Amino acid sequence: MAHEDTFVMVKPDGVRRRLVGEVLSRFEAKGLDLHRLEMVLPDRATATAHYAEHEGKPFYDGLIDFIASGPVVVMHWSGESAVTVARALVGATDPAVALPGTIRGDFGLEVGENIVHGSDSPASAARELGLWFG
Ligand code: ABT
Ligand code: MG
Repeated sequence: MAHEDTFVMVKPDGVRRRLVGEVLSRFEAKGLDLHRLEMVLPDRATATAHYAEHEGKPFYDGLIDFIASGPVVVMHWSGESAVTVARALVGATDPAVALPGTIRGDFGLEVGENIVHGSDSPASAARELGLWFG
């Protein structure tokens, strides 16, 4: 058990669907601490850096187009096991199979538009917090 920092982003579909408050309230209710929050229109350099691990995969170009398609809300949260806890609140990558009670399970249906991102490890969190918050 360890205190961790993590990076969370409401993706363009989540913003368009007015789910920012829903996402925020779930993280707050869980007991994590919010440190920074900002709405930004991602440029392509930031989008490609964020998803660099997926470069070359068949869904990569569409993924970059999607992330840069409108404003996102980026957040820095912390707390006990915050990386794992945030991923649990977000749910499985494919919203069609994400469990009810998770954000993706309750609000999504398409893997290409899955509402919210959470860092997948403390190392990813440090990289992504640096990328989006400088
Ligand atoms: P992210 O939080 O966006 O990183 O998603 P997660 O970590 O749950 O899953 P990964 B594998 O990192 O997916 C990244 C984005 O790519 C989309 N995707 C993924 C597809 O469209 N098709 C696929 O076959 C896979 C594996 C889902 C994620 N983003 N969106 N939107
Ligand atoms: Mg991921």
